[in-house]
Amino acid sequence: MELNAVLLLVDLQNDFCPGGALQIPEGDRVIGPVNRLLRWAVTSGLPVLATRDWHPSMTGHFTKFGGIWPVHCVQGTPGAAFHPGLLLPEGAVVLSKGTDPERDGYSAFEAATADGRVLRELLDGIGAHRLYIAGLATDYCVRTTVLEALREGFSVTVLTDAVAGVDRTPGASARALAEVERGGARLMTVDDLLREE
Ligand code: VGL
Ligand code: ZN
Repeated sequence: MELNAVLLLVDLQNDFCPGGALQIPEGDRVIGPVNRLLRWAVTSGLPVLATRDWHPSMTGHFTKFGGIWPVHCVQGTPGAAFHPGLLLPEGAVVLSKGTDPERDGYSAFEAATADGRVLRELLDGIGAHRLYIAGLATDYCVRTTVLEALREGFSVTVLTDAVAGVDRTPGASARALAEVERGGARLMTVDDLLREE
C-alpha cells in the first residue's frame, strides 16, 4: 500500500439506493465491497473521508428550480443519511457537498466539513498523493471528482465494483470509467486491490 493515500467515499446515501428519491438501480450493491475497503483502510491506517450530497430544499439542482434532478438528499432528511449498512469507522471525516443553491456540487472538491475545512485542505494536511475512490454515482459525482483529482495532480485508483451509476443515458457509467482511465486513473476491483496489498 502506498503511503500518503486516503480512501474517499462518495455519496453512499439512502436517496441513491433502491427505494430512494434518486435511486441507482443497484446502488446498494456497492455497500459490501465498500465495507471491505473500509476494513482494509482501517487495518492499513488509511484516513477515511466520506462525502455526502447535502442540498438545501430550494436549489437550482432540482427539476422544480430549473435543474435536472428530482428532490433528493435534502439536508437532515432520512434520504440524505448514509446507507444503514455502511460501516463508517470512528474517525472517518464527513464532508458535505451540494450546499450552494447555485451549484450542482458534483465534485468532492466542493465538499467541506461542518467546521469549514474543504477536501483539498484535508488532503494537503494528510500529505496525500493517492486517492482510492468508491461510491455513487459513477457518471456524476465519482466522475467529476476523479477528473478534478487528476487535474490537481493526485494519483487516483477507482474501485470498479464499489461504484454504481445513474445511467440517465444508457452506457454513461461505462463511458465515465473509460474516460477517467484515459485521463490517468487506475481501475481495479476490490479483490485486485486486497490481493495486491
Ligand atoms: C449525484 C446526481 C445528483 C451524485 C448527486 O452523487 O453523483 N448525482 N446529485
Ligand atoms: Zn445532488
